[in-house]
Amino acid sequence: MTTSDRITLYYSPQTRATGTRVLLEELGAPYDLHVLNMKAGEQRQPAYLAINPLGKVPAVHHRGALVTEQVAIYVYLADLFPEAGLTPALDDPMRGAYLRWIAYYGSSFEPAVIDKFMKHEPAPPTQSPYSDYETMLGTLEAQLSKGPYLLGERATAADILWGIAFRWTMMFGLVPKTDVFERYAERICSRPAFQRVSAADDEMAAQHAAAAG
Ligand SMILES: N[C@@H](CCC(=O)N[C@@H](CS)C(=O)NCC(=O)O)C(=O)O
Repeated sequence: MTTSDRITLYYSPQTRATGTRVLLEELGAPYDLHVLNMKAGEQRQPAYLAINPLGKVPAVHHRGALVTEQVAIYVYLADLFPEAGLTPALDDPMRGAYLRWIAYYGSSFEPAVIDKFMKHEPAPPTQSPYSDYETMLGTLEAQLSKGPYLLGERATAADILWGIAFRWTMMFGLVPKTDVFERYAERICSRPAFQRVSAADDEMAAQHAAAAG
């Protein structure tokens, strides 16, 4: 990679961008953070809305292109660094399952968890993108029970996404703390990359709170 190949991650601590930073660390990728103080509302200022009109992080800028949405970002970054071994190759029989579980996060899990968080009446199963909450979560739990990772013995970028998602959603009481989910989240979050980023996040979040007054 040349200098211009460096990855810029639009970032705020203790958000969905944390997982992307963990993935970059896992991949050994060269990256720079563009930090936004969300406590001061910087993600909603014109400067950032010109980059991502949704005002959301993570967003990644690389080789002149912007990638938003965690699902796209995880696939994109893991494919950039195949030597890290966190992505099945295009001709790997596991590629389909890998893409399935990454997409499941954005298409089924997030809408279900947000409905639950907002106490929204879910749409009927035939209209809802995730059928119903119990079926959506039960399908995941059944897959993870085969463990130790989503694809069995092999850890992939999908596990970085999911392990951290379980940690947060269990913390907020949006996902029940079953043995399967707890052990899985612990397996991912005890890895050195998560530990490093989490410690840096604590520090950055405290600085942001102080700066925002
Ligand atoms: N669909 C987006 C959602 C990202 C998202 O919700 N990010 C939150 C942080 S956890 C955010 O940037 N919120 C700031 C805001 O909306 O003002 C993705 O999957 O990347």
